[in-house]
Amino acid sequence: MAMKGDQVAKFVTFEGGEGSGKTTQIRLAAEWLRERGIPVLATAEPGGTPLGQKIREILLNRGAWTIGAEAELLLFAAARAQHVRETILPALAANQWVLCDRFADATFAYQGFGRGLDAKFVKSLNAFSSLSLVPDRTLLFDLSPEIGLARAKRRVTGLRPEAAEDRFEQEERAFHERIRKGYLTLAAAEPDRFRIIAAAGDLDTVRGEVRDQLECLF
Ligand code: T5A
Repeated sequence: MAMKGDQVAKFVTFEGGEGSGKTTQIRLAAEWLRERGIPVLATAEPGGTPLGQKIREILLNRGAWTIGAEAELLLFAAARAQHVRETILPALAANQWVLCDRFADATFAYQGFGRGLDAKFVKSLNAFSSLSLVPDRTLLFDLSPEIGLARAKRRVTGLRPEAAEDRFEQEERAFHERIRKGYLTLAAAEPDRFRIIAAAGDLDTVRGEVRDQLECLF
C-alpha cells in the first residue's frame, strides 16, 4: 500500500496450516524490521482488536456450544472487518508495516476448501470483510499436516496441559490436506502476491527465507 511521504508501508500476511511456524516467524521478522528502524505492527486473526479477541474465544476454545460452518465463516468475517477498520488501516496510514498472522486467504483455505462452503460467496464476503484491502505480499508456510499438527500439538499441550488440541486441530487429516491444497491453489492463482516458504526447514533456515522475501519489498 503506497503511503504519503517517502516511506511505503507494506501489508504482509503470513499464511499456512496448523503449526507451520507463522507465529514464531512473525515475531522474528518484526524484531528484525524494528532493528532496521522500520515501524512495525505484528497482529493476528482472529484477534487484533477487543472484539476480535472475544470472537477468537468463541471460535477456538472448546465450549458447550456448537458452531456450524456458516456461522463459523461469518464470525471470522466479523473479526476481520473490525481488525481492518480498527487496527490495520490506521497502522498503514501511520506508515507502519503490518505483519498479519492469517488474513482473508485463511478463510478461503479453511472455510472454502476445508469446509466446502461456496467459493464465490466466500470470495465476495472476504472482499467485504477486508474492506477490499489486499496484502502486498503473502508468505505461505507450506508444510505437511503431519509435521504441522505434531508441532501444534506439542505447543498447545505445553500451554494448557488439560487441552491436547484446539478446535481446528481436532479435525481429521483429510481436512488439513484440503487446506494445504487450497492454499497452494490460491498461490498458483496469484503468483505475484504469494511466495511459498518451505516450512519444514529448521527455524534459522526459515527465518533466512522470510528475511529474503521481506528484503524484496524494501
Ligand atoms: N482460521 C483462521 C480459519 O478457519 N479461518 C480464518 O479466516 C482464520 C483467520 C487460528 C485458527 O483459526 C483458523 C485457522 C486456525 O486453525 P491459531 O491458534 O491462531 O488459530 O492457530 P495457528 O495460526 O494455526 O497457530 P499455530 O500456533 O497452530 O501455528 P503457527 O503459528 O503456524 O506455528 P507456531 O509458530 O506457533 O509454531 C508451532 C510450534 O512449532 C515450533 C514452535 O516453537 C511451536 O512450538 N516451530 C518449529 N519447530 C521446528 N522447526 C521449525 N522451523 C519451527 N517453527 C516453529
